[in-house]
Amino acid sequence: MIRPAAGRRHHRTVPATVLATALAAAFAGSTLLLAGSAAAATSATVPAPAIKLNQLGFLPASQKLAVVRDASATQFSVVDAASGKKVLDGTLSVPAAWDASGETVRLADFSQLRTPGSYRVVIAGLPDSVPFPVNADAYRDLDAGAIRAYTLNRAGIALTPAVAGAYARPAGHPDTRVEVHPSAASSKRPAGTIIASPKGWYDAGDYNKYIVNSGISTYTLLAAYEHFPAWFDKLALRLPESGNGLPDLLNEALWNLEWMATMQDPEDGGVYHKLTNKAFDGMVMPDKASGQRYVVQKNTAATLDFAATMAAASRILAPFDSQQPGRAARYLAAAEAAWTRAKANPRVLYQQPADILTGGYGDKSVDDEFAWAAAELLATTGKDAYRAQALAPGGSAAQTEPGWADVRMLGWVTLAKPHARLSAQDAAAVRQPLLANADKLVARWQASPYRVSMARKDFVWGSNAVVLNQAMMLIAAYRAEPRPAYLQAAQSALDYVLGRNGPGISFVTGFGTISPMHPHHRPSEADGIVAPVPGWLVGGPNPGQQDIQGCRVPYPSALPALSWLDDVCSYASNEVAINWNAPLVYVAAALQSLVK
Ligand SMILES: [Ca+2]
Ligand SMILES: [Ca+2]
Repeated sequence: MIRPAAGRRHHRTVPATVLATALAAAFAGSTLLLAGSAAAATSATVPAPAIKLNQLGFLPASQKLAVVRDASATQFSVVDAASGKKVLDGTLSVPAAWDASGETVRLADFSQLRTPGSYRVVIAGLPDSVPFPVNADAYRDLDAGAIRAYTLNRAGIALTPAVAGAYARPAGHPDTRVEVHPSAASSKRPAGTIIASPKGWYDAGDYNKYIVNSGISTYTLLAAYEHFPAWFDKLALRLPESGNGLPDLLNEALWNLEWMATMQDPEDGGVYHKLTNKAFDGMVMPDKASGQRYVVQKNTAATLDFAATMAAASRILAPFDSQQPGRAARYLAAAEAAWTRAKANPRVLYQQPADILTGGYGDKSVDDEFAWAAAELLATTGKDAYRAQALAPGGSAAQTEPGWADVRMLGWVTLAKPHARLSAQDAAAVRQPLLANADKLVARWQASPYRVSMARKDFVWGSNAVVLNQAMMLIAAYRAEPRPAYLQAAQSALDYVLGRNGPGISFVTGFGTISPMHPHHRPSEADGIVAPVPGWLVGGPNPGQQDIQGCRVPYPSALPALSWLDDVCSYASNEVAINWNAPLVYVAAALQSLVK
């Protein structure tokens, strides 16, 4: 059972070509094993380090923790990585058992270490930690890389060496001749009508484009800019558009917004659910995938996610009207047309047509989509008409972070702090649930042997994004009420995905000492380059193991925090996705901006 808010989709069909490749690989592997050789080593087969910490290091003022496999030692030291000279001694915490990983661990707290440099944690009887920096720009390259992952996943554009380096590639999926699927037909756009719907990002490891998932992803990037503009104004990304007078993060968001804008039926304001092939492409480069593409079924959730994202985009792009004349006004008009359509058709739920086999992103509850869209429209326009739905209480007490199917808390992120058209009273209305949620996360973080805000139930499909979305909610609370624990717990979430986790790996491709080599990502698999496309957060540990039938390599463990497989077969633990990278972009920027 995949929890909808965190799970990526319905159970995915594995294309026959992938199965054939996997079978061939398995056959070759078994021959090797018979010959007495070890199976091809993946990161998953490497034992977890004894001392686990954020492999990208720390900002000078941040809280600095390492998790240590329990041993007899009760003391630790931090040494200069080059000279071995001791710079700090400390006492380990008492041991505690983490049921998610089956480990008993102690914590090393070396937060006093503030001098920039490169260090190791050293404990008698254990291998030293990997070297890690303390640096005022510790997460700059990570943040830039996480945004550039979107650039490298753009549809409809050739990536030149100047932009993409070794990952340059021809354009794929121009999407200039897309068919209206029978499920999406309207009187002026009957089935078979050809429309142009170019640009956008490939959603994940596949080459389709989904409005529901684009909504939360694009919003999160826009919110990162809205909340931390000084950071992004200085973050140059080598995009095709760099130097056009717009911050590069907004340039990247625009690539997807321009696609999203084409997904609205001009006849009625409704928004198509997705632009897709009938079935997933094989493991080929984008330009080698050439099947007919369709827009599929307008529905309420897609229409409201579109309304929310376009309203936010309008607000955040408004100061750039001289560079993008009229765009903010067009996006607001599109958002309001979508809102009107959804109000008139409030429960049209997505149902996957029988001939469409790609990601579902179906959602049975749209109360949260109404709340989020109203919140963005309120923040952008200040109109009373949106206030009641924007500020309506609701949601489940068990939910501590947003996900693609449960977007109510994205409205809280926007409403957390008063701004241009948002009064202090409006912001105060979400303060209680926002802080209560953060306090719950802090309590879990404080009680966790790993100092991580995740509950055992959070180890689901996309668990790495669950913890980063929790961090985004902690940061939203911190922006409303700057309690240090909110920021420390958010730091711990970033530490978790960058190494202080069960396998002891940095879950971001190309970043950290040990990181995934075989993400479920078509370009990474098909490009002939050993290193995967960099900057992607993989889904992470997921004991659901929904892909196990297509994987000829076993998961190393069934334990929640260790159920991760660095193999291309593993779409349930090692895929990448635009909605998972977005909170990574947000959280890295927030910590760079807020930790002083
Ligand atoms: Ca929903
Ligand atoms: Ca590759």
